[in-house]
Amino acid sequence: MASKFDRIVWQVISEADLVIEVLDARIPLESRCRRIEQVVERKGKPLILVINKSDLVPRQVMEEWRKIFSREHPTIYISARDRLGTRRLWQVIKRNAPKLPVKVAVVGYPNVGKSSIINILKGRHSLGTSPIPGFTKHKQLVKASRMIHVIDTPGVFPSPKKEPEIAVISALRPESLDDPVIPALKLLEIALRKSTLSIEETYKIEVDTDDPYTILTKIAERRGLLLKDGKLNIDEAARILIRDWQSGRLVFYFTPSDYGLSPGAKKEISEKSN
Ligand SMILES: Nc1nc2c(ncn2[C@@H]2O[C@H](COP(=O)(O)OP(=O)(O)OP(=O)(O)O)[C@@H](O)[C@H]2O)c(=O)[nH]1
Ligand SMILES: [Mg+2]
Repeated sequence: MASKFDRIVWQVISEADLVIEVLDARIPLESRCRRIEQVVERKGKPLILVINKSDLVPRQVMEEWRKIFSREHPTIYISARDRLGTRRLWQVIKRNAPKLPVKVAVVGYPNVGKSSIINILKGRHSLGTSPIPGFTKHKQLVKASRMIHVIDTPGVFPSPKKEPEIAVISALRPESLDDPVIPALKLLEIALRKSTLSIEETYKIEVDTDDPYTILTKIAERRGLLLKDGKLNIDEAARILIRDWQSGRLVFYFTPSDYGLSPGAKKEISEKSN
């Protein structure tokens, strides 16, 4: 059954002349939402991929991802936070607009920076943004300029069983989770696949184990997170971890070579992504 968010996405894409899908620079492949892309394709609308939060990832890695994604769709990387790539964003929209003025739909998972991107197009802040996923609740039309009208949308919530776990974790609201420990352990597991460094540096702990639960315990100890009965508050450590990933305080990122992809080779990314 289609969720409320799927229905909004369907409606918004039908209305738009051009669609921007926003990806998270740390996990560009996992933050691609095939459900959205299928709708865009079925509706025959041009799709642009905008990789946001590029301030969290080395430029060289961004260039590699851009080359790889560009084989499928026009792709740029930007940092809405640092307002880097604004000109590229204007250009790619204008170049791919089937008509002017153009109505652009900005879609993607929660928390990838959709509202922030629209704010940089507008040149001043007007839309609410938030580190808490699920902030934008309704679609809204914003006039960025005479030529570009943009529709902001609520993030499409991933379906937990079908989509990459990291995308699901990125979309969770740690405040409202009954059990934040399971996704936090998963997040640690994914972080450890890359290296222990990001965990060690962010939490000032020594990671001499590959057991995620032990690491969570160390974070709780280091932060002095205690329950009333004096036991360690593991739930709170888990919430902190998820929140830090979402806010970009905890950074680890994936490169094309992590998936066996290279900007030169012709390997299809569709084989690799969800
Ligand atoms: N580091 C970094 N953080 C960013 C960037 N763009 C947005 N953020 C942060 O990411 C969080 C989410 O940004 P929003 O613009 O609210 O994201 P959204 O996609 O509209 O989120 P929903 O409305 O919840 O779907 C906020 O805390 C922003 O400050 C960026 O380029 N770099
Ligand atoms: Mg938003």
